[in-house]
Amino acid sequence: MTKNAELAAWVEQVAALTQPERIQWCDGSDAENASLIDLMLAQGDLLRLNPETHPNCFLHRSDPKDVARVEHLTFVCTEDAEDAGPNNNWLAPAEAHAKVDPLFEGCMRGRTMYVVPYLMGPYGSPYARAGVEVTDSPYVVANMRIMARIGTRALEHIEAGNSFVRGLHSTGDLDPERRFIMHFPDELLIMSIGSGYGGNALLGKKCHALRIASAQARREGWLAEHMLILGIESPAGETRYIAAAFPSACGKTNLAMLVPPAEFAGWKVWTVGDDIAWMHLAEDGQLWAINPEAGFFGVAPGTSLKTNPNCMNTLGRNAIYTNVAVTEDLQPWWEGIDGDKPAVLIDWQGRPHDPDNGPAAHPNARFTVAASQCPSFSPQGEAPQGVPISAIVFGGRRSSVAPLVFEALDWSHGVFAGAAMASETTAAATGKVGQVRRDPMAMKPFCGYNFGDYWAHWLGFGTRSAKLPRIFHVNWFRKDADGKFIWPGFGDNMRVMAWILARCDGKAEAIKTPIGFVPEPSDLKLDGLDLDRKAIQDLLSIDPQVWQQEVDQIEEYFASFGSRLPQGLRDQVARIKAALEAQLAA
Ligand code: OXD
Ligand code: MN
Repeated sequence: MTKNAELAAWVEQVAALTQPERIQWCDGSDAENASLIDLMLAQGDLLRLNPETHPNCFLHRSDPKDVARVEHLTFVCTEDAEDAGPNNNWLAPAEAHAKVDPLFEGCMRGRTMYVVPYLMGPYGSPYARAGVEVTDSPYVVANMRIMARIGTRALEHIEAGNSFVRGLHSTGDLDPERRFIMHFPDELLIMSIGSGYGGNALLGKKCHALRIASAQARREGWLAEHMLILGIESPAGETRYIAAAFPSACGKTNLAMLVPPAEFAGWKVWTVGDDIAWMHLAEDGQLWAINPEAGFFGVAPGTSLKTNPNCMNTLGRNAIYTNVAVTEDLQPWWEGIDGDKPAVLIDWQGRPHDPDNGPAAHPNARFTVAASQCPSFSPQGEAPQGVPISAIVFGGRRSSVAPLVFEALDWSHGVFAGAAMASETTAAATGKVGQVRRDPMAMKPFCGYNFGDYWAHWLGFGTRSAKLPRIFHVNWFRKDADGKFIWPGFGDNMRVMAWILARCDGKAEAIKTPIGFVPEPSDLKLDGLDLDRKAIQDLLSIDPQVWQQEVDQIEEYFASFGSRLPQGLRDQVARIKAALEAQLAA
């Protein structure tokens, strides 16, 4: 229960609508968690994994039709369709309520309704924001407990008079026909029904910390972004921070936990966050970032001691796995994990694994685990003021076109580079995998308002401070003529990050091209890397003709934002076109 009248009234109203058998206010305690786990074990919602190898770890197998975010069923509900923009599915709030409210009628009959107060951001941070998720899923409560700061202290924050986002969630009957994820930015309300999957159901994450928060951030002058935050400590002991946006399942968790290669002796990477950054311009003119989350909800397939040792060393205890396969002795298993594939496996749907049924683990199988367990978790990971950002990095998954790295010429050009991002789709959302689509700032699925206004908001920072981070664009995913990735990625991405930081210090060379500053092979520290000169030249090459086509496509995409497209981006298109023409004429 609560002293906050607004919250008490809302919970009462929701209970009248959904008619749960009982209401449980969650305090976030260990005892409460233990009883939820016991309940889910008894109900078969969780399976205890091998306690010797994976203490306090559990497997959840979701409904097979509920395994990813559902972008086509996700709506931003503003009075004016233009405010949601062509980047969102839109419904007028009244229409959205008419569609979704009846689905909640009596949906919790016979179930417990959990009331979960939560805080996004470290306790005591001036940038932290509260929410309350009401859900009928104990799996959601157990995951929220890892991903956010839930319970008594969050409730106290609300009772101290701070505003909160209301999130109503029910798994409903899991029928994809009756599944909706609705956002009402003006009401600070989220309504999600018919899915138990992370991004659809853990409402603090994408729904609150990105869609609702991005709209608040615009109004209030800050940024809520789909970005990891990492710190890089030099051998001299100085740590600089980078925020980097990549679309879902494109390696944010791996980059956030990077282990530098042997050639970078004495360097260390610190993880602040792997998915979301809230960034504020502070009085010192710098952009400071907090990670609003407290845990990682990462993609398991492809994670191994080779690709991400820090992650593997985070995952072995106190973790919830979703839709991974298991070995005979109940250890979690997925494609790309270390070791040989065991002869006997139970697949993600609980069947004996048969390769004819597809991979043993779902390609979007996930782990949920506390950030504080990560060996590289930054000592500043809970700092109330966050960390100062020296560089912002945008990156897509492009098998061609985009070079390994370039630096934007200035802030406005950097905003263009982010806005022009494109990436091949992944299994993190339902729909076709591998299709190139525009994914500006990796926010296509997450920006809670019109991208035209969002880019104007970003451009506006250019006049607010002279100490903004430099902006870069990377592409780890370029392929050769045989379709193989050219760049080794993972730990070797440190070579690119080191160039980025050296550029920030004015200590690294680059050549100026129409699309930005690009290093020459000799500007990157490549010793110890098994990559021939031709490959590295290919990686850094910019084909002006290919880029002319790219800029035409970007221009066409921008045009879909009509009068909301800021002039600053039109100017960038014109400048790059002219520069490419001049280069081709030379
Ligand atoms: C995520 C996503 O879960 O981006 O972080 O899909
Ligand atoms: Mn994400």
